[in-house]
Amino acid sequence: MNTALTASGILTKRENSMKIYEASTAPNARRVRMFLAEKNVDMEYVQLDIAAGENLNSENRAKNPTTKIPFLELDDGTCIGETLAICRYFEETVSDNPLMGRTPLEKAQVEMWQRRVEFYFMMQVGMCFQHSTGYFKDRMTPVPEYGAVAGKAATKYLDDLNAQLADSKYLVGDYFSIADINLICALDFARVVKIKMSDEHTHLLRWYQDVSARPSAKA
Ligand SMILES: N[C@@H](CCC(=O)N[C@@H](CS)C(=O)NCC(=O)O)C(=O)O
Repeated sequence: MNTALTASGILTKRENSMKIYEASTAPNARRVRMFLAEKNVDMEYVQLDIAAGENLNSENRAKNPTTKIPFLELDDGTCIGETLAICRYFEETVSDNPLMGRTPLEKAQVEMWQRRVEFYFMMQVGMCFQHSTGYFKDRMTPVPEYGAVAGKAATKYLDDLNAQLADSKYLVGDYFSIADINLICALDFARVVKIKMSDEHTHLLRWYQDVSARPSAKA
């Protein structure tokens, strides 16, 4: 079904709908799909072959100068890049199931954990992937030593995440949020570079089982 949002956040059927350009295996793309699944937003997804560099062509570069996916194209042609900015757009336009906090305190806590997961875990996993596999060597210079350092930093941060989840159902208390979405997408992708939870991460493992069972995790 083609749908679009009205200013009040009501989903309506439209001839031309907004689209998200993405790649089904990319972790940032999954963050957005999972976020929209939690909010029951139906979306048209356009697949770009990032290994072949389709995201780098002039048409896509004109829409999104960073060339990174995912990016959102609205009905009027406006494009929004950056995973978090896309999620913010839907958080503001679709009132159902807020995922970025409901009170000033919760919003700050969600942002704190979202940023920690992004900077101290997901980014390190990404650098480990890019620098140790050479997957994007046609567009960057891999430095394997840097990849190894980043991988170690990501693995070490699993201990901090485990500690946070010792007394907390989700990263922010009992409130399932975008921070949890970010973490599960990063953790699943981390397996590609063999970064995994250990048996000692009992709280993180419990959290992982719980979040993996959500229907949105299949997005
Ligand atoms: N800061 C961006 C990062 C996006 C990003 O790194 N996307 C990766 C896929 S997960 C990508 O586009 N890789 C293709 C490339 O680097 O050419 C965001 O949050 O959306």
